Amino acid sequence: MNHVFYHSADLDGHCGGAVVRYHLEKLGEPYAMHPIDYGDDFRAHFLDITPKDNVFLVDWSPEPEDFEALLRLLVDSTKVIWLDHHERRITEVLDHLMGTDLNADMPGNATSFDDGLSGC
Ligand SMILES: [Mn+2]
Repeated sequence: MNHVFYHSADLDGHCGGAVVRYHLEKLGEPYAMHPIDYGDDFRAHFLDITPKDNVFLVDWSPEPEDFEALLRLLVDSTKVIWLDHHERRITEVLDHLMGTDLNADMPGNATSFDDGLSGC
């Protein structure tokens, strides 16, 4: 299953979520759409996510501690695809993860940041 979390409070979040949904439909991949905003309880969605699911984060980023919890939940997952143009939050999350053992736990994990790309 692919879980698509998209920022519910603005149009670029809705548009970005729709683009991901479009591609998953074209691929015939199962998906669930999750509108989410800052201040919402992200971990409440963890009951819907199994360790082998894929998660898309579109125009929205969890709190650093919640991002770490997501990565630990998805230790067997193929990928977390994180698409957000808000660099400050990305920097906060990456700084937080540097202080964890997640890189040792997940040697296949890779992170790249490309601020030359944008969505809607
Ligand atoms: Mn936005």
